Amino acid sequence: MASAYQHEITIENKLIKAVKNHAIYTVYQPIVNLKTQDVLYYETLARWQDEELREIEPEEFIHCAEKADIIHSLGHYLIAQVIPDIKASDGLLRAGINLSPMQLDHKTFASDIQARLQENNIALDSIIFEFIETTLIANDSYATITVHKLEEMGAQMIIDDFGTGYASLNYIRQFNIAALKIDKSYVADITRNLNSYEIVKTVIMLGKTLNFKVIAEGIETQSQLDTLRELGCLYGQGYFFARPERFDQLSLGRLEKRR
Ligand code: G
Ligand code: MN
Repeated sequence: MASAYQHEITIENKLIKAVKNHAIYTVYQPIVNLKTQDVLYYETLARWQDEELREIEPEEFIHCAEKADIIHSLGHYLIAQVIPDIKASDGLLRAGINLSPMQLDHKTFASDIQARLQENNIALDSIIFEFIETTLIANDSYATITVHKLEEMGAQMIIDDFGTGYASLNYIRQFNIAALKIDKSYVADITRNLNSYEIVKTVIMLGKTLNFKVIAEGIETQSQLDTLRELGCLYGQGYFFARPERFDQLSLGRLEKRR
């Protein structure tokens, strides 16, 4: 029987091959204004189609890429996929890019990304940097310095999956964060679980007071949307509005209106 260790080695090898063979590609999912339904930006999501033509989501392979220390080349590769799409979009595609704490721990990350954008004539505000809250908590990591460098460059940064790690008011104070994305597990039971409801309500209020945007992830139903609107949540993302799609399938700036 193959051990868990052998299984991981196999995935790592397959992953290295997948990057080489372009079997990993990007899809985009809009973040919408819940009042006007205008698109704020599109989150870039990686998809891997393996040899059995199974679609693998990043939750399954990103941690392998980190373990195998190929997260930097994978990140580089994904940005290389996004750049031509931004260029082709005529200013309509602002792309959110997910960054792992390990990528941000890399000392030249901020200057590398700046150089790549300049080389390609892309404005910094075409990219939105998303990372999870634990990124800002590790003291032994260079990531917090990278985030300060990005801040100085004027980059827009968004905290992803808020509420699943070490939600802390301290880092909201220390860093210039454009938005918090409330994790989809809260949205999933917002209409049934009073605790989720109250937590979401509090985060929305905090956003208003401290002047950051609040984005609700994983909106799937009309009643979730209605509840979020009642609470004054201004932005959301989820299958109710749109599934992640390949660049050439996107109707950029023309999202079908939902009630
Ligand atoms: O961690 P992050 O928020 O970046 O992950 C986004 C993931 O959530 C993607 O894999 C995306 O396909 C998935 N996703 C996006 N919208 C929805 C939704 O409405 N419901 C569920 N269950 N998943 C979603
Ligand atoms: Mn994200």
